[in-house]
Amino acid sequence: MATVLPSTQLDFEQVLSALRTQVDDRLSLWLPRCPPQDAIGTAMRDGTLAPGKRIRPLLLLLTLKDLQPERSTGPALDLACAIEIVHAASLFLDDMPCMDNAELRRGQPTIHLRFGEDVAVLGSVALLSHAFSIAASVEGFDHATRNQLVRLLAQSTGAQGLVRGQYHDLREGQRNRPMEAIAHTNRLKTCPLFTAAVEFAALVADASASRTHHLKGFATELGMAFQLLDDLADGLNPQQSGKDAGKDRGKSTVVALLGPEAARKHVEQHLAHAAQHLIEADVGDGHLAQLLGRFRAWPH
Ligand code: GRG
Repeated sequence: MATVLPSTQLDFEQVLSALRTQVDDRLSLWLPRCPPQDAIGTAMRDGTLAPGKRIRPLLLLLTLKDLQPERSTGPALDLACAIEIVHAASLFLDDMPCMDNAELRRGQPTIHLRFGEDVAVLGSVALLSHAFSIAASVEGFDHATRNQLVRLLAQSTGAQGLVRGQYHDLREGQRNRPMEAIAHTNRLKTCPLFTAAVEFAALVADASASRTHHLKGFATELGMAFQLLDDLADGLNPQQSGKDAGKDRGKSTVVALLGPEAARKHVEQHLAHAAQHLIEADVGDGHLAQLLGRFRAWPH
């Protein structure tokens, strides 16, 4: 039976759906359109446009709506695309045999299975380069702001960000680890693009240092909750998740260490801390708060 949603929630669903469409349309403009024999271009386009949640671009756009409700999405949409393209690049690599060795992503065979490992690596590098080029040339900002945007994206992606998180996950995920070590890995591998998204919005909206600090705190807590929910979804069947089931078997995750009930409690704690940061940032009842509400009901 279909769930009947209260009207404010229904409105928010419409906002999310409209923003997702804007992101996908804009992404489609940025990604190469090429004949099927151009495997790199085809992989870049298909892998990025494949149906994902678009949570990182949504975070950027919803943050901007909370900070500057009157502002049009315009250039921010390009920044949102840059972040989603970096995310897609990371998924190409994450799925490879030397990493998670996945067969299914977003309901489709993984990029290396479809196009070969060479194309997965090269396509990922090309996506990354493309994302930096988009951030560097985004219209409507001065040079100093663009430099900051590019620096933020580089920091969240590089050796202190996603790359380090992935390395921790690969090297330490197979050993028994205490809770803090697992949380440290999760913070490194999942939170950087969440915090980059809200920091991009804060920069564009010229938010105060204190507001930016709390928005980043919010994004970190949300990222932590998101990763735990991703781990909890490992048992779902591939038709629901679009990914291989049981990939985390033998891996030291919070779910494996504490069990699903306790992991759920940690999700609730992270969401409560995230809500507190929104209050401190003076956006306690805006779009980001509604997004939090949706996380509480995850996976719907
Ligand atoms: C090339 C940028 C780059 C990084 C290299 C491979 C790698 C280092 C990092 C991977 C980090 C990673 C996969 C973290 C997991 C984060 C996560 C929960 C991914 C799933 O994201 P969703 O659920 O996926 O948002 P959809 O498909 O909905 O977009």
